[in-house]
Amino acid sequence: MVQRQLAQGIRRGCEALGHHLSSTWFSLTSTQRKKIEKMSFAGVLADADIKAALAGCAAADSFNYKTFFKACGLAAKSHEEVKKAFFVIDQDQSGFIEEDELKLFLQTFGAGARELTAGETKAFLAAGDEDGDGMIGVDEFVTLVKA
Ligand SMILES: [Ca+2]
Repeated sequence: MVQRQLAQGIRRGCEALGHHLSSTWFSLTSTQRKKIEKMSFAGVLADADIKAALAGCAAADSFNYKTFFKACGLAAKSHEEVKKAFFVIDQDQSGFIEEDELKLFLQTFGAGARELTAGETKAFLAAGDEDGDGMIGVDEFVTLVKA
């Protein structure tokens, strides 16, 4: 009984939150919306390079971060530009790229791209997570891209 009430309460809370979020979104001006939608690599990286980089790892378990960062052109960018890229991948703007964001890494480059496999995500995280906190911080990301 208590469990059922709890479940209902949680569901109501989620519905209210969802409503709040969507009404927040719709109360934004079109300029504000555009700004949020523009959180992508457009203007930082060339579309052709992004396409080539994504095509190079289209098959599951073929992702290699070094190859990818070189192919998409990010490895050759300035520290400032690499930092900008970090905040696109850090979708919730927490200041860290967590494992779930890392899994969706390719999709921040192209909406139709695949998710990284569990193995790829773990290997990617291990390569970047120097201090072992289970997430990639901005400095760790710059080091990884420039490696
Ligand atoms: Ca994050």
